[in-house]
Amino acid sequence: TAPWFPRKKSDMDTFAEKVMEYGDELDADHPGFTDPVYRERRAEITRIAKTYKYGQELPRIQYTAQETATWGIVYKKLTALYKTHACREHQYVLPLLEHNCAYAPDNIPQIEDVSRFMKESTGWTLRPVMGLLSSRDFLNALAFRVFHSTQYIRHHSQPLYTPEPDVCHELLGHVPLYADPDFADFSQEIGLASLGASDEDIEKLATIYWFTVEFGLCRQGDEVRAYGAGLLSSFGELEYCLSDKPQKVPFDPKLAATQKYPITEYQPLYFVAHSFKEMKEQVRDYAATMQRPFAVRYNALTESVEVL
Ligand code: H2B
Ligand code: FE
Repeated sequence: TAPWFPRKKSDMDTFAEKVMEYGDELDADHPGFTDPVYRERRAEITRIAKTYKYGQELPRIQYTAQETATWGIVYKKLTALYKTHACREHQYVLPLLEHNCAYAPDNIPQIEDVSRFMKESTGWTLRPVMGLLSSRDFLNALAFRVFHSTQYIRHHSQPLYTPEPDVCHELLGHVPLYADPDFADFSQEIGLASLGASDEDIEKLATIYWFTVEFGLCRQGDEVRAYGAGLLSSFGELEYCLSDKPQKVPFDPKLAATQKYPITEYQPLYFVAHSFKEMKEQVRDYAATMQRPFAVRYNALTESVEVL
């Protein structure tokens, strides 16, 4: 029988009990490992996410001056690069976020405000997350147009480095793309394909996710630009990925699904998409080749999944 999967948005409330790694468990090589103030702050933000239930207002965090200063450094560095390195969809949305959600160098936006903006743009929403979810849970949420977002920020000692997703990665990397209708549809396709999928297929979809949503490049006229959040939130890799050092090949979900990749260094290989619209079709066709004894359909009116 197929693995359990959420049928409606409130079913995702159960994910909090099965996070794989809590947001306050830092590895010994984490920049904040020996900082007790930072660790207590991480624990506090983890506790806030723990009690969140579907339908509630997303928790507002009162960020400290030090946290806001870290955000400011990242914000200024990255936005200076976006003009020449980010895809046009990202460039179009960022000013809207500045206008509607108080994105600014001296303010860390609140995910409640951001989620409302996304909902109006494409129907996507955010959910706070306590830590690392399994690939299955994380991808399943995409079927409901739900993106799990962290709320803590990286350690102030290394503003341009983080070993894990943080609020800079989510808000500057992921969020702008989720306001684009074609990217929104594309991402949901990965989610729908993941519902009740076998462990092997989850692994393949997670790898496609890696090479697109996190590290994807796209062709834009004569140029290649970045749309992956891992690139748009990393000053170093954003410059590197468009240089002639890495290899670039046209996006093909069948190839991307089994491509090996490093997680702690810059990517040696990127997939270049033609357009988000075409990517959506490609992933839908690829998903149709996966074996699943049922079909699923998302009902946008009830915000639930129908099993056919
Ligand atoms: N969990 C959380 N909280 N954030 C992520 O970005 C994330 C995750 N990414 N779990 C997932 C895994 C990703 O690496 C793929 C789908 O495995
Ligand atoms: Fe991410």
